[in-house]
Amino acid sequence: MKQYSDFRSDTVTRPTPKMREAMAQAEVGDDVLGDDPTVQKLESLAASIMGKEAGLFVPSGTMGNSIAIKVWTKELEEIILESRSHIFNMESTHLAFISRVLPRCLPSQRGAMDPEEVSSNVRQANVHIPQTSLICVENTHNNWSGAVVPLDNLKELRAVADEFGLKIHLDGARIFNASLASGISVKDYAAQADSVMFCLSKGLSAPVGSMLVGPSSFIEMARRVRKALGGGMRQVGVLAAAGIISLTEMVDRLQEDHRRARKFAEAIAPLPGIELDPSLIETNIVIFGFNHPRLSNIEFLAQLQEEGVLALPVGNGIRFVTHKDIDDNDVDRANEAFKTLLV
Ligand code: TLP
Repeated sequence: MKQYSDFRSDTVTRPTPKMREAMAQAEVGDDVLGDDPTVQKLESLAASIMGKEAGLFVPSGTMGNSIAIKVWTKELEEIILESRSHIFNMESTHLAFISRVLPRCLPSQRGAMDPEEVSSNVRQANVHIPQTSLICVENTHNNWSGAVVPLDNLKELRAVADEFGLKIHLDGARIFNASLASGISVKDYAAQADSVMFCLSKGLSAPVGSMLVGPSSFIEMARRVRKALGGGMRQVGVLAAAGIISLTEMVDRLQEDHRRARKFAEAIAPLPGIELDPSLIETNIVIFGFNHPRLSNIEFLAQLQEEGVLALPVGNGIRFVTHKDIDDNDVDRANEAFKTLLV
C-alpha cells in the first residue's frame, strides 16, 4: 500500500500504542446511567484543566458546539460570531436546524473581532428584532490559518458580554495549540468564556471525542441535550481512556507540530504560485493562496497526491496541517514535491 504524507488535517492522527493499551484495560460501565468511572475521570479532569465546574464527553466537536449553543440560547434570539468561524461555515446548519437562532457574522483581524463592533451589533429585542444572547469565539482560529486570538481581545469581548448580560462560548477545538504558542494557560483563555468545547481527536490524537466544560447547571442541561441528539454513549470508557492520555501526555508535543508547520511555510513561501507570509504561521495550520500560471489548486493537489502528499483545498487556496503522524521526513517530502511541480 502506498504510504502517504497526510497533511489533510490533525483529525487523521491515529491513537498511540499507549492509548490502545489504556483502551483495552479501561474500566467501563453504562455512561448513560452514570456508571462509567473512566468517563467520569475524564470529565472531571477536563473541567479541572479548564478551571470549570463540570465536563461532558461528546462524540465530536460539532456536537459539543451545537449542544452549547442550544443550551445558551432559545428561539427568537441571535448570536454573534466571526465570519470565518468553524461554527458558521463548517458545521452544517445546526444553528438553524437544532437551535433555531440567527447568526450575526462579524469580520475580524485574524479571528479577533473588534469589541466596539461587537458591542454595536448587540440587539435588544423588540417586536421587530431578535435578542442577542451569545457570542461565539474560536481559538486557535482554523480558517485564519491557526491564528492565536489574543487574550486581551477575549477579555474585551468578555467586558462587552458582561455589559449586555450575554454568554460567551469558546470553540477551543485547538485551545492547547493556542496555549503552547502564546505561553498563556488554557485556564486563562477559558476564564473569558462561560463554556468551552475542545477536541481530543485532533492534535491530541485520541480516536474519537471532544469535551464540553462549563458551570454544573449548564453541563446538566448539556447532558440532556446530548441524549436528545442521540449522543448518549454506553460503555464509552474505552474511548475516554484514550482521551485521558490525550490530556495527560499529548499536549506538550504539539510544539513539534508548530515548528514543522513554520518550517514547511518558510520553504514553500518563495515558490511560484504560493501566496503566504510564513511569519504569520503560529500553530499547526498553514493556509495559503494559490495563484499559479499553469495549475489550479485542485490540479496541483491531484499532482501532489501522485507524489504521495495529501492536503485539502480551501476556496482557491490550500490547507496543510501538521500533527503527530507527520515527521520531518514528511515535511521534506512535501517541500521537494512543491519544488518539482511548481518551478
Ligand atoms: N475541523 C475539521 C473540519 O471540519 C474542517 C478540520 O479538519 O479542521 N471547531 C473547529 C475550530 C474545528 O476545526 C473543527 C473540526 C470542529 C470545531 C469540529 O470538530 P469535529 O470534526 O470533531 O466535529
